[in-house]
Amino acid sequence: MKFLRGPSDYSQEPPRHPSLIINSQEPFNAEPSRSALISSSYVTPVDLFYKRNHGPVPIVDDIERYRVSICGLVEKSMELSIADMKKLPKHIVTATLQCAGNRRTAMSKVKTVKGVGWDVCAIGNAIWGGAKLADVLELVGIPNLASITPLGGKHVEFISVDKCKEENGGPYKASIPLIQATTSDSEVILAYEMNGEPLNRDHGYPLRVIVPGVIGARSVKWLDSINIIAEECQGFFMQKDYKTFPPKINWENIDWSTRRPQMDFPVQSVICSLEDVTKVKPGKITIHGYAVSGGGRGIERVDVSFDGGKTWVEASRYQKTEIPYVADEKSSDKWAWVLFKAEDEISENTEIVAKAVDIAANVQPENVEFIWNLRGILNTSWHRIHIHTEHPDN
Ligand SMILES: Nc1nc2c(c(=O)[nH]1)N[C@H]1C(S)=C(S)[C@@H](COP(=O)(O)O)O[C@H]1N2
Ligand SMILES: [Mo]
Repeated sequence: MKFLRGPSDYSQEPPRHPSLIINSQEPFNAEPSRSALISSSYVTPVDLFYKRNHGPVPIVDDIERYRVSICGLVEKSMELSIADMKKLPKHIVTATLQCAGNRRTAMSKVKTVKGVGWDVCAIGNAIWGGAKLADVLELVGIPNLASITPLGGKHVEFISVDKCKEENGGPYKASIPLIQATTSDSEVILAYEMNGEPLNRDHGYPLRVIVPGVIGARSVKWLDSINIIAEECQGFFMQKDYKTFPPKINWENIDWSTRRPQMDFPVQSVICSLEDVTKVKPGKITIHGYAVSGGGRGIERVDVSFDGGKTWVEASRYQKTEIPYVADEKSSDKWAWVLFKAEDEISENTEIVAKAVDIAANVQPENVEFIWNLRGILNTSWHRIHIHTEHPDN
């Protein structure tokens, strides 16, 4: 008995902010409105942060007696309490979490996809505090830079307690390669804090994994155990979900084993200050949005077009208000989004478009049609807003 358990129904869900847009009630999946996300600014408040659950939210019966176990292909297994976690140096990382299904609704308009319909706000940026996974692994005898344990462990599996239907009532789980946790610049953490407060129930209380730069699915919430294993996790969400396939693959001919689990997310940008379609009076318009890339790649540039992609202006970018963003690790938050702003005059109906470029010069694809995949993940196509101008009667 580890004092963290997954209930089998939804009668004990936590309270939630009334303004969230609910895409599914059970399990609870919700995102903030575009305007709430962008006006809440660089750090997303916890209550507005998107919530992506696959089962009922777990319950901690006794936090004093909660333990996370570290076991598998290690010489000495261990059980650690939250107090033990707090004895390790606290590592703080500002990281953007993005669901692989962000912007799925737009992809489903090309051709049906399977999955929760998200608009553009299944993303949030938070300041996570916790123990470095590398420090925890050292306690069980896995040194920094290890890519394999003496017993042959090569992957770190994170196992929760929530009961997911995709796992036939079993818990949510995922894994990352061991080297991703032990490498010298790893910022994979076991977080007990979000924005300076203890995690709340929706976001993984009492302990969750944060794998910066990687699709949200690998940041396992409500952590029960860490298992060192030889092969990557065989769970549903690693093997039969969150993979991309070529466009000709459908539910009849799919062979999941042919593809790797998706890890890093690609470069993304979204205009949040406008709904699609927006009606405006002719004149000056200022737009705001976010841009982010996976794998710790910063944002080099955000291009914005106010004429449907014929001409482009470069948006101004910032992480700290009034301080222009520079895509280098020392002066910026490497794992976090940047916010951007651009303005122009509008005189007629048009399309406003955003596309970002990351420091590896990766760019967003122009059209969603060409990146369609049957699970509807990673829609990172140019973000477009249709503008209808309303001319005053004269
Ligand atoms: N245990 C557990 N961890 C989980 C999930 C889950 O359903 N159960 N959902 C994953 C997915 S798909 C995403 S996008 C993120 C969402 O984290 P958030 O709800 O804190 O925004 O958590 C991930 N970790
Ligand atoms: Mo997700």
